[in-house]
Amino acid sequence: MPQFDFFKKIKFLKPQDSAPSVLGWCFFFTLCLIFSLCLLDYRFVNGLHRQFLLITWFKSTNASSAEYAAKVGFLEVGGGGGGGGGDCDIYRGDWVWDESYPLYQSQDCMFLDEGFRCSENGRPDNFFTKWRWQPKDCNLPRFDAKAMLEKLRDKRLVFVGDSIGRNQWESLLCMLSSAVPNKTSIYEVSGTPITKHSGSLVFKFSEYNCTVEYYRAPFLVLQSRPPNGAPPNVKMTLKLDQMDWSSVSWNTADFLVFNTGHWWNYEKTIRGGCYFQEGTDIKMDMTVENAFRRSMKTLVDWINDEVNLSKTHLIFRAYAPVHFRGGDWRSGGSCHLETIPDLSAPQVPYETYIEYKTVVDGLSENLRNGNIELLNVTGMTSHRKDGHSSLYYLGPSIGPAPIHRQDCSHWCLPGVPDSWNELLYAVILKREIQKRRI
Ligand SMILES: *[C@@H]1O[C@H](CO)[C@@H](O)[C@H](O)[C@H]1NC(C)=O
Ligand SMILES: *[C@@H]1O[C@H](CO)[C@@H](O)[C@H](O)[C@H]1NC(C)=O
Ligand SMILES: *[C@@H]1O[C@H](CO)[C@@H](O)[C@H](O)[C@H]1NC(C)=O
Ligand SMILES: *[C@@H]1O[C@H](CO)[C@@H](O)[C@H](O)[C@H]1NC(C)=O
Ligand SMILES: CC(=O)N[C@H]1CO[C@H](CO)[C@@H](O)[C@@H]1O
Repeated sequence: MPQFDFFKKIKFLKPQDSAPSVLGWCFFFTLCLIFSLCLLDYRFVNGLHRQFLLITWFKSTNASSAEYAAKVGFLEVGGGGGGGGGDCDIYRGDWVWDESYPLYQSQDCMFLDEGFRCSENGRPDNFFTKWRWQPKDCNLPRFDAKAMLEKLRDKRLVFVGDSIGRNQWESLLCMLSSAVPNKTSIYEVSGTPITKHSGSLVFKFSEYNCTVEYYRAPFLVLQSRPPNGAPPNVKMTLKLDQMDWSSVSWNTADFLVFNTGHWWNYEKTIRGGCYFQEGTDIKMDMTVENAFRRSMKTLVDWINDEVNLSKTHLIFRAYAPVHFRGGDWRSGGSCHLETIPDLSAPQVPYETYIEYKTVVDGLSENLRNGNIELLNVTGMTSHRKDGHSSLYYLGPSIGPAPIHRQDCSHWCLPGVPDSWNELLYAVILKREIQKRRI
């Protein structure tokens, strides 16, 4: 690569929106060093992998604009999104650097938990905000907040699931509110502030008479007190044959976006005294995996019995991989100092993510017949080890968390969940087009 090209790229690398900090400059310096080392001698550097990453990165960076122009739009004729033929799989593609991103700044969005405001909490680089998801065979429609709000006029869009679902919901609030000049026209209907409130929150965009809602139901099925006479170590049960009590509030939504997975593990269930229940029986020996499967059947039955599919567009957002290296969140697992996606890594096999597989297996019939649409983000998200809150989830007054308390499951905003919402936008538009053609 010619010298001046290299310097052009380097300009890019400077975090322009955040104040330069020691870490940022260290990273910048390391990049320069690695790059000059590989210009001198390939074999000199041990971190061949790292080099490869950078080179892939530069290439894809440059290729993106020309390739973009050559691709058909997802919603256009031949794009696969309902506009007459085509079979573009929008979940197959690459992350490409795009200077026009992010779609909003966290400082401008009042609908964000402190925990997601990484830049404001001291994260030195802003690289993680600059990646756009580029499908291999088509282009996604550019997110248009006004157009989406028009689609939502007089309607309800509901997210149900765990805090990663909340992560995505807040991202969408920011994306949508960027098109509304009068921010006081957007409010929580019961006046609850967004900060760390854990139940449900309903935000109304009054100029569009629409609500964008979040219900916390990390298992989707009902968690409650154990029945009388339960063994003393049973502190709670998950009623695998009943949906969460809040389901009566969302079965009539116009758009319903589910997610689950992060709580279906031993740590968050049996270890804490939460066992599984069917009917009046507590299943002391049931594994978490079997319980998870059983809950999917409950979801399917509930859809058949309680949801009007000609009204409600059902979407299941697939599992979002975590990126703890060398431990989990309690034992020093780490993603701190990850600043570049794993662009070169092969796709992680799906079977690795039991959370993905359980949902896709459990819903297979409904995915086939189109009653539920899978927002298939697992693969694309597996590359984004750089996008997590890591140490920057505590708020500006506290500053970075201790190094052994990293958050490698939630996502900084703006960031990765914005891309899920761009996909959500695309599938909502697709459905509109298909409806019009029938
Ligand atoms: C607002 O939307 C709701 C549906 O969510 C609808 O029932 C109601 O009639 C709408 N109000 C107005 C003023 O259009
Ligand atoms: C902004 O919205 C609020 C609430 O809907 C309304 O009371 C106020 O008049 C609006 N302000 C402007 C400048 O339109
Ligand atoms: C289902 O929704 C459609 C479209 O909104 C409506 O026309 C129909 O009456 C609904 N069916 C039932 C059983 O409520
Ligand atoms: C989800 O996408 C991956 C590629 O990223 C693909 O292998 C898998 O088959 C897709 N799953 C479904 C159910 O479409
Ligand atoms: C160095 C290099 O390959 N530059 C190319 C980057 O992409 C543009 C088109 O978008 C080409 O014109 C450049 O030659």
